[in-house]
Amino acid sequence: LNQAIEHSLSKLMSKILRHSPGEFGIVLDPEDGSCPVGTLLEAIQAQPKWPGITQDDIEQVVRNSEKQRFAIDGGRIRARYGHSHDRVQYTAGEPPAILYHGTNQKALASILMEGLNPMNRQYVHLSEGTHFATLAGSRRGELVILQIDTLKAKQAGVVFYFAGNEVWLADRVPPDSCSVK
Ligand code: HQG
Repeated sequence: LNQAIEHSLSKLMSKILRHSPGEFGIVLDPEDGSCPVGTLLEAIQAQPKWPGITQDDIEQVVRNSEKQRFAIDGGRIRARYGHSHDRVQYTAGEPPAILYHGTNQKALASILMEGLNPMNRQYVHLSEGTHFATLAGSRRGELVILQIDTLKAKQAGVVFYFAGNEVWLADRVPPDSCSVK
């Protein structure tokens, strides 16, 4: 697969595994949001644009995803984060003292008033380093990196979940735990 096709396949995999599996005739495991790799493969092959796709191609996307969007375990594949409809279960964990969230200048005033909300996804997305936050925040305009005081958030009742590869999730983050970095 060349890079453009890999990117487009990755988008399709995200759509299926994060947002609308039903549209592709797939039911994801209610706990971890996974399905057999073969089931995903068949659903993709059934798409007009993608008849020639192979399991190797899917594995290449998983391997090359800089943000490690997907994980394959025991023949099953899942999106590690980013879900909108299905609420995947994660184990609560102890985050580092500071986590980061990348957003944009236009959202800032509202975030500093209401805190971080999951908006169209199931969880707020946070990261241990600023690289992931920078990629996330740069998608929608002028980048703003927020710093989250996780101890303060925990004292306010926030539970943090580890999604792997430096990504943490939370149901919400109150405004007084957020500051501009
Ligand atoms: C903002 C992509 C106003 C929030 C990314 C964000 C990430 C508020 C947007 C991953 C708000 C939601 C997740 C409030 C939050 N008022 N705006 N109270 N609370 N927001 O896409 O974190 O490449 O659902 O700051 O790169 O941007 O697809 O979340 O701007 O890693 O793998 O509302 O998805 O990864 O946007 O992105 P999103 P996100 P992939």
